[in-house]
Amino acid sequence: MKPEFFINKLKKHGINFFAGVPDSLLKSVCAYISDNFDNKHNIITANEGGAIGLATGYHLATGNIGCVYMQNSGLGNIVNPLTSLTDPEVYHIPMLLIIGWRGRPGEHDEPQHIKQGKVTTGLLNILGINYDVLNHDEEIATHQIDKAVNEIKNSGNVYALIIEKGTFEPYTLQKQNNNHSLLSREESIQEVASIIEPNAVIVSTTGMISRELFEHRTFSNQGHYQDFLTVGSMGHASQIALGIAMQQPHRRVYCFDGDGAAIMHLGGLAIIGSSAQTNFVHIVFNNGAHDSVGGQPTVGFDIDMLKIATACGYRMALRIDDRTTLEKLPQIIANEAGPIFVEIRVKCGNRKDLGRPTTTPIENKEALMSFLKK
Ligand SMILES: Cc1ncc(C[n+]2csc(CCOP(=O)(O)OP(=O)(O)O)c2C)c(N)n1
Repeated sequence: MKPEFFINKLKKHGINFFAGVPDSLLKSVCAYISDNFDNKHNIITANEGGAIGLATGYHLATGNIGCVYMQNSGLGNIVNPLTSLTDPEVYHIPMLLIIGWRGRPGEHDEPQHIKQGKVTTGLLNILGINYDVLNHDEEIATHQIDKAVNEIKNSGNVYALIIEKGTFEPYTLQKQNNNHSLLSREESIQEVASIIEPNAVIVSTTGMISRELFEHRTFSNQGHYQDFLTVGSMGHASQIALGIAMQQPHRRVYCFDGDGAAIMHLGGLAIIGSSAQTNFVHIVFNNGAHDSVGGQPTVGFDIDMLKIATACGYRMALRIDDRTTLEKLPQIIANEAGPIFVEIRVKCGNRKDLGRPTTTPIENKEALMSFLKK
């Protein structure tokens, strides 16, 4: 189905407001929404719960129905607002959810999507949310969309359309990204991973960052035992790293974060700063985008991450946007006490032949735990 066809159907029903976090299965539809709605009618939110809040505010102010898009991994982030805000037993707010179904049973997917894929429809059932799996055929899909919107209008409830892989035809984002960075994320990851102390560990975030770190270790025959690849749990890598750092103050713990992930649970910075954990180094590879799922913008370049980190209590905060300074990073931070915050400005994009971790999450965990015992 063409994304334009789907969005035009929603528009005909008066749905003109979108909020959410982009997803790879919804890549083309999210890109189409980004290109065709202004920033008062399409808000890429910090996390999926925030999108439910925005669509609720939109409904309170206009009486209209808002639409929230997300990957099914975002369901965890919306359980609380769905049970305590939009639910008929609380404020009873009508809304349409569009949910990308990663890990759909019977389809091959990465380990972090398997469980979520299995429980997606069950979770909606438990929450009392009616749903339909959108058909790829435009005529059948039209009936499903009509049914969905009529049900939302008649009941005042939340209703979900679940989107399988391959439902939407490709659509390329036209909006220019104002990212003029020179460094690539992959070369920056390689550089930093090569210069960290031999007893240090890295906790990396979900998406390309963990994949690029994994391949770097493979290509340079380094082994993977110093890294914890947070393949799911977007936004929580920094707290995993903090948990390790607190128990093992004799070694440095690095978090390799993304701007989208750091912003998703920005409150984590306040906890890190307040912890005054001297062995903690937070590195955010900021490309101003959700690059791993299609490059939709984040507010990464609109906010001053260094000021936020400093205000939260990080002892040092610096921005790097050139190779010479990147190479000097070990000397710059060698004798500094943490928490240290390093923002590395990088461009979007990844190698087309980039692989995925070939070890399982359990193998990854066990190798890291053995290393941490040393
Ligand atoms: C809770 C949750 N929502 C959405 C996703 C889908 N997702 C995976 S990676 C990613 C983008 C990450 O962006 P960023 O942290 O900026 O790193 P980049 O890909 O730009 O390197 C998204 C939205 C997810 N995994 N989990």
